[in-house]
Amino acid sequence: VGAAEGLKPIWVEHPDLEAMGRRGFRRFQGVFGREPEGIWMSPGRANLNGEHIDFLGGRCLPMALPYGTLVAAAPRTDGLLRMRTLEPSLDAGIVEVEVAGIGPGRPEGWTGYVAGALWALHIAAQDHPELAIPENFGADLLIRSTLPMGGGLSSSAALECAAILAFVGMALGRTDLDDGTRAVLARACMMAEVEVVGAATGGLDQTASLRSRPEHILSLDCRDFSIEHYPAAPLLEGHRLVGVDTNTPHWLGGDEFSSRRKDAEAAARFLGAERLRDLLPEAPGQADVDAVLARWDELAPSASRLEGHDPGDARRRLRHALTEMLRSERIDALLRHGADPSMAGGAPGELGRILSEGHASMRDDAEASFATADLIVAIALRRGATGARLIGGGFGGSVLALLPELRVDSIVEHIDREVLAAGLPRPRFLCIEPSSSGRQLCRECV
Ligand code: GAF
Repeated sequence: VGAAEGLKPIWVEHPDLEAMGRRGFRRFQGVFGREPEGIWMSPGRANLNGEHIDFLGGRCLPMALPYGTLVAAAPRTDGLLRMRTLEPSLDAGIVEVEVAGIGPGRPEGWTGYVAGALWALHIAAQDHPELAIPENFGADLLIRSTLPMGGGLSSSAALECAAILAFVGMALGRTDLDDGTRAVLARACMMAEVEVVGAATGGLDQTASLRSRPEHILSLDCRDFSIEHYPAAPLLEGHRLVGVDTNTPHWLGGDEFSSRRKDAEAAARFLGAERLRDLLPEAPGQADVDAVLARWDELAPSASRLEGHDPGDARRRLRHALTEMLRSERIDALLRHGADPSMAGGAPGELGRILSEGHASMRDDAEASFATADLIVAIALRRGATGARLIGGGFGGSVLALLPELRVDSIVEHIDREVLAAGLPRPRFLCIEPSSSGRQLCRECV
């Protein structure tokens, strides 16, 4: 973290991956007494829209961040994973795990993300024999993240994805992976998190980490995980995306996040849909959203018919999901066709409005926001942001703000000052640029 002096806002500098790779290489030798075979990196993500809807088949608009997780690794043949993280709050020296013992809930804690990735890779190989790795495969791994932990920027997925890339790279010698293989690995990482760690993740984070392109927004259709890449420049013209880490950690394993998913799924089932996205047509409009909500109101479900879910909660989750799906389609259309001449402020103006509407929905309908995020969004908008919203799973994490280029410094200073004056934890700012997906850092760099 590049902390500036005095009252200057704290910006998290973009990591110099090559320098980190070189340091990681030496550190690995110090910890494990041998050279790593390579260093792999996978990024965190920001998401323009599509929160809490990946697991409902909605569309998400993420991008990979320049920040991510690095894994230096060397293979073993004794079925052991030996892992150490350099994250000070988690580092307890080398943690050893037997690969044969990995399963739901085992191992617990951060090592579950790494071990889970190997476990899920073995399972994925049942349908994709080209990914089969020896049963006795193990590894020594040294981990270092440049993402704020619990910052809602997908540090968990970055860890799973960096680990799976290291496993595939070491066990199969595969470094140049096509998108089809990356899709299989992203799915495996999602399984690792759902089955081994026990967090109700829906695939957005892992897909963004493994299938993004620099300078592009990913448009991800979570019905079938098909993707399109669109250049980000026309959408962001004259603007910068700034992430504001609220310093309020979030964790997906808690009940709050999973209860939001369960409410929405119960609402969809009540309306006769297996998947909530199927309640809307292929190219939905506001009238389609209104029609679903009107049907809900007409049928007036009771808690008993909603499997115990509170009807008010379920309606709000339903409304969040439907409107969020619509917002995603609006951004997808902007990326595909550009701004309509009637849109005030062109493409960035429209994107800004969608971001801010998305925040209101996260706050009022998903009820996943929290006081610091609401305050930061309000300050940003009051001081001239084109749009701002909470991103990620919520209940902590980060705000994404779309700021006119010339006003970035002044808006960021206002946020910093006013949040501090409110007695809240000091935010950290991240310059968000759509970046590369996970990969092995080049051999010459280390
Ligand atoms: C978390 C989950 F892991 C994602 O799958 C997604 O649901 C997101 O929250 C909210 O959109 O990051």
